[in-house]
Amino acid sequence: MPSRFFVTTPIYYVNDKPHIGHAYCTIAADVLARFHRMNGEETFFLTGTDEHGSKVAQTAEKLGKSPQELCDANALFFKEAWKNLNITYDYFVRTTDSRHENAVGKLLNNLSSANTDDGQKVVYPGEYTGLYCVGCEKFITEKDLVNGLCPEHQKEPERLSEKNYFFRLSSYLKKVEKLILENKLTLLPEERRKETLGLLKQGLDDFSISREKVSWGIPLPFDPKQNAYVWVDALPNYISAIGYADDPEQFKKWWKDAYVVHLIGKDILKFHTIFWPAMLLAVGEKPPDVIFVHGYFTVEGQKMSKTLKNVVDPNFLVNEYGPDATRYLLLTQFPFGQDGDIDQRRLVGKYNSDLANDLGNLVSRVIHMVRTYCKGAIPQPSSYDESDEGLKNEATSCGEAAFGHVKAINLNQSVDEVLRLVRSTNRYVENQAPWNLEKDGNKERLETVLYVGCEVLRIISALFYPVLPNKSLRIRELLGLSGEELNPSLSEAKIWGVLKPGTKVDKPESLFPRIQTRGERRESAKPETAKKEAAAEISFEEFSKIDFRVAEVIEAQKVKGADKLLRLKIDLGAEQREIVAGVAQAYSPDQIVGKKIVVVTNLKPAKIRGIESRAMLLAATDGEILSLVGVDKDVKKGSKIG
Ligand code: ME8
Repeated sequence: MPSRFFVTTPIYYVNDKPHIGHAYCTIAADVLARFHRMNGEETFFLTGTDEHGSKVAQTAEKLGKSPQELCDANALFFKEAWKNLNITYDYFVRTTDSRHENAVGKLLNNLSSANTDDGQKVVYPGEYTGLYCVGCEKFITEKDLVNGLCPEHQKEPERLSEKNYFFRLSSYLKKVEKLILENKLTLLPEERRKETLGLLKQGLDDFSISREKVSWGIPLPFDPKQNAYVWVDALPNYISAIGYADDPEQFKKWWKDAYVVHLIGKDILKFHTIFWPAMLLAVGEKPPDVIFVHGYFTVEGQKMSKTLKNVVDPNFLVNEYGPDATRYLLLTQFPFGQDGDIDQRRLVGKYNSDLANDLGNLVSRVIHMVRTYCKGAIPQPSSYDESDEGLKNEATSCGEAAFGHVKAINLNQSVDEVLRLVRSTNRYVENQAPWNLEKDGNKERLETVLYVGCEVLRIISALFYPVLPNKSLRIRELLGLSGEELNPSLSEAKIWGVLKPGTKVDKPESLFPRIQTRGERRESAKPETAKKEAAAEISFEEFSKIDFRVAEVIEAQKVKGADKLLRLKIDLGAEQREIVAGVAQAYSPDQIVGKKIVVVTNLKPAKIRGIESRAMLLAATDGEILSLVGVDKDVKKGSKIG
């Protein structure tokens, strides 16, 4: 792989504002770009907007604007959204820029003067007749229609017949196939490679590269009455932006001498995996190195569409979760490359589990302990024991594994590697229990454990940086890094002992404040005390005072006059107790008897309806469903939970 990395997103249609589908691909590209930069590679990240075509012209007309005014306004919305999401593109290409228009002109000229291997003109005039859907910006076939309508736009397509120019795609199908088979053009994931090879086998017709009837477009240099067909205008953005027409040096640098990766959604596969490489071959240019085709998601089970009014604006998520968490959540809902679904409840669940609980708590715990036990400075480690060495090895090898997945564009697996390290570190802190080391006056061990904790946090902050750039930098500041040291690198993530003992740490805030679920919100809207309970953080020491035990329900009966309460007899192994629990609407006495449940045994007894309740059972509820907390193996009654 050359050490120059060029990554692109599709250029998005500008007839509307950006939605989270656009954000999804752009965030993925940004993560790739940031990772490769961290690896020391010279990197160029390109995105932009696709601004020509009848749809833009029609929308502009409806709004009483000129097409250019509409493009200018909407391109700004894309730039704004990318700014809010911390997207570090190097160039924003707009197909109405004269630079791009010149490059398309050059490519069209080159195509029209080129011949195929058997001496035929690559571009030739012909008559095109077809069904054209203005919404899709493309001719569609009879078999694509549902009840005579374009399934995408629920509109009857127009029958268009016109003289235009064709690209002799048929002469390049075998060559494109060869590129793919020889992996000179890598198509990922594998199923998209197979899909493309299938299309090539079926055979594809030559496609028309111009339109007479589309007025908002780039005129063909050799026949200005015709405008370039949208795809012939859009695809060359990948080279117009790097100087195809006006900067041969840059073009060589970023196309010929770079590792070129296009990220696209599955909707535009054929244009990218077949049309684009064929056009490049026809003018003697190399194809991109990789085309990665990501999946499409639905929103709460439904296709995102204007008619369903469920198109989600990325800024909405940024307001809800912040930029870093939005990036994280969109990327981790389902594997990159597969289809999936975005669901508000799952977003909140993942936010709370991965970011608030796992990462956020780890950071605040470790830094808090350094502040209280080590006078607020990175401690001096002494000799390492097996557990320290184990975590150190896991941490210093995590970068290699995470970047390995990034190179294969397995973004979820890369995130999972780092999250695994976060969880191992939480376990390490739990097992080492620095609060006990402090209590026992074991200073040497305490300082070693906290040094190990801080070093692993530094590595985590580097490896999470591509996905969580702001919060990772904040973690680095908390650890006392400053200036140049704040910039993470992959090589730094692979070494140990970067933090200097004695460096002051900063005061931590909650990096990812917990978000209340709908059920919790409903609950906390009730009594004031509940709100306080939900907000209060407790220390591990406080937590460890609570005695959780496994108990078996041996008897159950309804409490007269209280339709929510059950009176239960529970067996704790060493003793039996009576408790009253508000679970009668979710469990009948029959259903609950025999269940192994989790109870808190050291709460002060409470009198409920005249019955003394001598423990409290645990149950989960989202406000609608109530489920008892249990154990999933047959542990003995009375077992302690911790
Ligand atoms: O097709 N799920 O632009 P476009 C995931 N201008 N990703 C989605 C998505 C969804 N539901 N909806 C859209 C065009 N995307 C052309 C491209 S490139 C030379 C020209 C993403 O505005 C996905 O990456 O329709 C898809 O390929 C892209 O947005 C299409 O954006």
